Amino acid sequence: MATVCGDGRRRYGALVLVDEMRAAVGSGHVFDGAGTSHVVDWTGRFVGATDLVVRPGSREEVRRVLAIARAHGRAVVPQGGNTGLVGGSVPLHGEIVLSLTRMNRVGPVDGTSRQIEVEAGVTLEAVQRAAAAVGLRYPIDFGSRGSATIGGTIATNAGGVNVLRYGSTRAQVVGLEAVLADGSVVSTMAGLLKDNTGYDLRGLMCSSEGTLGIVTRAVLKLVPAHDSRETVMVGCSSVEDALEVVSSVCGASECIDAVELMSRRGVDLVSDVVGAHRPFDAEWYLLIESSTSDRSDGTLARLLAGRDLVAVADTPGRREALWRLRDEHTASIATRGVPLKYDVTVPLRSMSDFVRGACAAVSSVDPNAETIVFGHAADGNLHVNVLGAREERAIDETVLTTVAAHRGSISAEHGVGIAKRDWLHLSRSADEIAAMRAIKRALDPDGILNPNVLLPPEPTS
Ligand code: FAD
Ligand code: 2HG
Ligand code: ZN
Repeated sequence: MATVCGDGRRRYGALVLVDEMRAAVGSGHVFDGAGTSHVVDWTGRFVGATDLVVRPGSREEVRRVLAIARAHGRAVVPQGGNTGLVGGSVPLHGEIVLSLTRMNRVGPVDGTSRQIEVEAGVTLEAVQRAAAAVGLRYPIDFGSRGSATIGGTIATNAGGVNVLRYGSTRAQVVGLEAVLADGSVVSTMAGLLKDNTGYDLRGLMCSSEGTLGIVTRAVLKLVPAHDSRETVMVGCSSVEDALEVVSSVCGASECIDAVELMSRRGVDLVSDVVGAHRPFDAEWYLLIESSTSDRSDGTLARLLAGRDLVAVADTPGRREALWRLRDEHTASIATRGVPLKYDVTVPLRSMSDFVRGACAAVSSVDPNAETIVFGHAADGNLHVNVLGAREERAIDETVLTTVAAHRGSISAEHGVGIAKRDWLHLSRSADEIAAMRAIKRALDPDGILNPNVLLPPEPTS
């Protein structure tokens, strides 16, 4: 009698898996990930491998894909635009990639409630456009808007430049549909602003990084698109000086959308890489934007009148040029190598000490490394980028323990992913991590949904 050896059985199992996935989503939407952009993260730092990328086109197809994966004992990494910066969207352990990009239907827009319904694979930019088409605005905004998807922004609870005024993604999500690991569906798509019927499952999905469910649809809140916008760049001598500006401007106006901090090194780099023009030279730069419905506002110009280095963008072209200096930081840094990225929050009162301390700590651990700091100043959210690092682990430790020493958070808006997973204890207590594990076990008992991110492996006894 012929025997089938272990290898043969595995090969047969893999063929059956592919056939079942093809039957579930159509053969054109199942392929081998080797050599595709699905296995490498945006920065190029996290490179994985997979035999299967599957692109379902509907909620029902997502359910089928999860059922097949579960039956074959295979883990799944949900993937949107793959612009995440913490290595959470790539198959670092051979997981199946479940790409949401085919689920890209936009609408309808409800002008009465000022809400828009979208599928998870719709890009942030497509939502911004659809809102603008009806005279409204979707306030979440950041540089990867053309590729980042709504599902990804929900799963990471993405922030960006307007969080100060409008909150992060969680605050915009008024409806959500997600498929859980066992194929059940949680859905709150009515877009109700008030709904106190127990646990907030919608909020739980925000920043769950694909570990609790696959987001398939959402209803997002839109805000008025103000006619009058003021954009100014201010030169500052130090981080302390910049914080004084932040405090006076934010204390005087409720209409500030964005307050972005940049360093001389960062602005010089962007100018070199994309040829963007900086209006003046300074040690630190603040880019501040406000918007109102009152055309005669002019608050920012008045508040900053006493300062030496102020550039007011008085045309849309000048506004765009100032924003380019900010928006192009991530891409410009990427032209100089693969950076270590620390997306952290510290209390505003500690920001200056933190910047000094973190830069000095990196230099002492790795004298060849170069540190570039920028970020969303009014949120206390700094992006510490370290280029040319040789001592990765030691730099992780020194930067993140400095954050913890200032009672900050090791992840402000990018999430934990794989990059920060082993440092979660610096921001979360043992009891909190245990509670998160209990939620994960309850919703995904077989551990098939992005099992290698966010929570560190459980210690083996
Ligand atoms: P992906 O990278 O594909 O996935 C991110 C995570 O979400 C992964 O864990 C993945 O498994 C999970 N996921 C994706 N889709 C789903 C889904 N449908 N259901 C469940 N889980 C899912 N981020 C900010 O917060 N603020 C910024 O200012 C900012 N600026 C950026 C600028 C640039 C140039 C770049 C490259 C990135 C920037 N980011 C920023 C990071 C990134 O764009 C965001 O994290 C974004 O939310 C990721 O969306 P995505 O669709 O690309 O998700
Ligand atoms: C930004 O604010 C993004 O531009 C990316 O969050 C930050 O590249 C980074 O470190
Ligand atoms: Zn940011």
